[in-house]
Amino acid sequence: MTGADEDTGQDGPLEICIPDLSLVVLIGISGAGKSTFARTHFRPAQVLSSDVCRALVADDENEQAATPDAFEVLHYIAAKRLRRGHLAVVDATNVKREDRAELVQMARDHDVLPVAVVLDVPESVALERNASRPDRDMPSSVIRRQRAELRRGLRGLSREGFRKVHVLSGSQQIESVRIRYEKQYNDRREDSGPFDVVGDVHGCLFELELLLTRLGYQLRRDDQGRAVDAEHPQGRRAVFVGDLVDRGPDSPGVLRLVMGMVESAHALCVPGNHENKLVKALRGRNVRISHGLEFTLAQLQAEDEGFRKQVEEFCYGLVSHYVLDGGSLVVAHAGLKESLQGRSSGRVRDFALYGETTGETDEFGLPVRYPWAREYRGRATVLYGHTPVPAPEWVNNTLCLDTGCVFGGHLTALRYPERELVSVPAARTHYEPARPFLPAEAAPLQAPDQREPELLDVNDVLGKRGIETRLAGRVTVRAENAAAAIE
Ligand SMILES: [Mn+2]
Repeated sequence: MTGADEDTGQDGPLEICIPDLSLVVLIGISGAGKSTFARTHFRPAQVLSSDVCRALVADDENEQAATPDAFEVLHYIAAKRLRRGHLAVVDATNVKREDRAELVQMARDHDVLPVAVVLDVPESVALERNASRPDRDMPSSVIRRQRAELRRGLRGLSREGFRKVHVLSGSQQIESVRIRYEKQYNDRREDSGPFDVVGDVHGCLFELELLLTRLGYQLRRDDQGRAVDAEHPQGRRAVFVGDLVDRGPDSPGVLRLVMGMVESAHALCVPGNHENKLVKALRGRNVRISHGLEFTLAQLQAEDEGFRKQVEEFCYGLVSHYVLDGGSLVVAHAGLKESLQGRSSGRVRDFALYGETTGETDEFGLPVRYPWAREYRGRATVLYGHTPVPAPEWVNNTLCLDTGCVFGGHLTALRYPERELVSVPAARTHYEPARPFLPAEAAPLQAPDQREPELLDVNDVLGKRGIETRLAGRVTVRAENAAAAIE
């Protein structure tokens, strides 16, 4: 990876950025000052030290024979923290490439960013420090070997998968460094709306203007009469679930309006798979020009180069999903299961844009999508689009807002937190769907994510449960009492 941020060691104080949910891997030889650094900058519970783990399993933090067991404990706890959404700092030498590889893999497994912080001190400093520690008897040959390994690995840390690499050189810089926590781009928990979340638009500008007007927005037009912004008098904001473009009659018009709204902070927008493909096409990458992309590219030909560049930058810069309203609302194009919400990885982006597919194709040659919503038990309401449905239907606190406007259905929005649906009918069928989605009169089609009502997830009633009740507040049901509920 060449995209990682890299600080090269310079003299003087330095501020380093650490994502607030990440796996921080300290790298430094014995005596480099890792534990002091960890103690200075992180809370005790965040730091997992190999020395402490050795003491935990062997009563002696210098018992080298206990190292495998100690690391098993360290990895176990680090993984638990990451799974629960807490930062973890690994305080171990980590000078060996294979040790780091395990940690990078752990970060990926939990969809958090791995960050390397290298504490690089001269051998003499490390030797001196080790000599002054009566409990430690570290031969100088070991220190020398560690330092050689560290130097060898230094240049390749980004390639190993670390998304940020901070190299601190010398005690002075290590002691003067300051840490700044960085929120993830998808973290907008402080933003509680109110929102109007809009389903897949697919170039249906006429219907979008109508829907926004019905929602109470006032459109602003440029001197050519084109809608360039829309503002709600009560300060509500639109949130677009993505797939603004393709198939429909005016994708540039939709982009112009939505880009204007995002620019003026009247809207948020997450990317759909169609924006993702459009970026690739605009960058001259080899993509199949199909599924309505041919229309968008033709329509964009009538625009000037500057507008095309703006479109490319806008679509490229879209963040895979947003976590809003204190964590109560998640918006992602194809939805997002709970374990991926608020996380950052290729897997998160893939799920948010494409959903999970089973690898099979249906009788219309389209990929069969895995019905994640049926198994969703998360606390956050998830609003999404991607799969056209005849009418929105709540499935386990998730709602698909793609009502197939471009296919002659409706363009739909959900008012949040009110949970009121507002929709406008398509002016006409703009594009024939490959798979019919509107209910035929003879044989009504099922919505793809519709929950089979007879299916009961046994985990919903087994074990100790907390239940919100209207009269008694939160009530805990003990496991042995819950068992009776499934009889
Ligand atoms: Mn779509």
